[in-house]
Amino acid sequence: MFTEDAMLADGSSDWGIVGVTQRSDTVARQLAPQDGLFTVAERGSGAAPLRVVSSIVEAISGKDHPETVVDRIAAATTHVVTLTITEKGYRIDPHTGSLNTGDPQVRGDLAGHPPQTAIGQLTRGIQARSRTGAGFLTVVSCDNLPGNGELTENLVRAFAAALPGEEAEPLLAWLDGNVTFPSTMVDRMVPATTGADLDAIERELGLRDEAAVVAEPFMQWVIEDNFAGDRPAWEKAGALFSNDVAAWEAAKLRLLNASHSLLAYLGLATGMETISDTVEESSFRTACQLMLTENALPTISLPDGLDGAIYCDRILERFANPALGHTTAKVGSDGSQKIGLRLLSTVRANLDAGREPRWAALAVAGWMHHVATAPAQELNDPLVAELLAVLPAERSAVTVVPALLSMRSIFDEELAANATFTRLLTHWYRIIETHGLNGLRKEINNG
Ligand code: CS2
Repeated sequence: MFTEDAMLADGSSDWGIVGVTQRSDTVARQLAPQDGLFTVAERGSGAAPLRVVSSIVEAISGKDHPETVVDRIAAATTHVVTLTITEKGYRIDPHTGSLNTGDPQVRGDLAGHPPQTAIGQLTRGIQARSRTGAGFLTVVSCDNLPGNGELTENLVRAFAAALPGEEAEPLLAWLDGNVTFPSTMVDRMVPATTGADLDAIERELGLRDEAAVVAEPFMQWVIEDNFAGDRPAWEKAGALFSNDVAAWEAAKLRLLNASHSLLAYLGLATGMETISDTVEESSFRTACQLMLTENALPTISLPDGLDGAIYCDRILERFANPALGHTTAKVGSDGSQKIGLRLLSTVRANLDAGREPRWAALAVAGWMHHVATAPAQELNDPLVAELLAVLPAERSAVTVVPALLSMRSIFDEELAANATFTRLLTHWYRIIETHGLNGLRKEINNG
């Protein structure tokens, strides 16, 4: 949408997006027969009319055609690569924070097989550019990760450095002079499209669109102004260029995404299907507000132009959008990849300052309860095998909390050994487990 709007705003027509899917080829299969056209259906108050977006010119399944992806990245006509591959797509080693070179797919990509991982495809594409003189490239990570530009650069460099010396050296040198990795913060809630959404859109549009996307009306993109070469005039489409993206990203992760996870796990613990249902429950809304004001806001410095109180009110309004149908299961998925960035950063900062992270601990306890009680097939998480392996047969607060805290890929030693944190987790877990919704209501309302 930003790219199409940018072209409409400055009258250019020379940009087009090659969309690449990663693990699942569904979206590429949906888009290809439609020439990349897809409908965006905004839902909720202030929604714009249906819009068919035309900025995607090609859709490729990266899993099936990795060499084509590398070729497109290598093309001299390519100037920017954006990544929206979710936390787990980066293949980060949780112990080092760098590339997980123990991951079999990363190893295969390094060995020169047709690359399967996003970082492998990207680095191989950049390597091809370096050999053909295809020119400057800017890589823009759009995922919910702090310092996503710097992180992506580190992963690409780690991949390059792990190649044989005669390949590594020229590639690392070429990266220095030709590729930049600005950080960005993207914000728009986009639930998984359902069959009912497609039917409703078909009735409104008069056409069947298999690739239609449902979204909230709000959208925001803050981009660090660090481009190696050309780019669409995204600022003309409403993107904000800023040199303080880290602060925007921290605010989003610790305020919006953290509350989203808190509500998702409270909802999953009490049988609520959508995020909008969870904010209708006034005690959950209160827990969310308390987490924001007492635990999260004191730990971050807000970027210029962001008013904390207004931002937090706005988040709750956005969560309450009943037309969106954003499910607690979707937001609660991949918890092992999300809670560290969204919640544990807040937990640590409070403990360091001698404060109790009561509400952030409630969210983490909710996640633990979800992991310990969800049927295995509903546990959507890349670490599912590891999580199930540490869980005890007998599952209660006193057994589950220490078992999950022992996972070093999620909790560092210091945090796992912190008595205050363990006490808070055990307290909340016990309330969820023994008293359910009524217990939570009582305990939250008591403050
Ligand atoms: C959500 C995010 O699924 C999740 O984990 O918290 O995808 C959230 O909807 C977006 O970050 C909003 O910009």
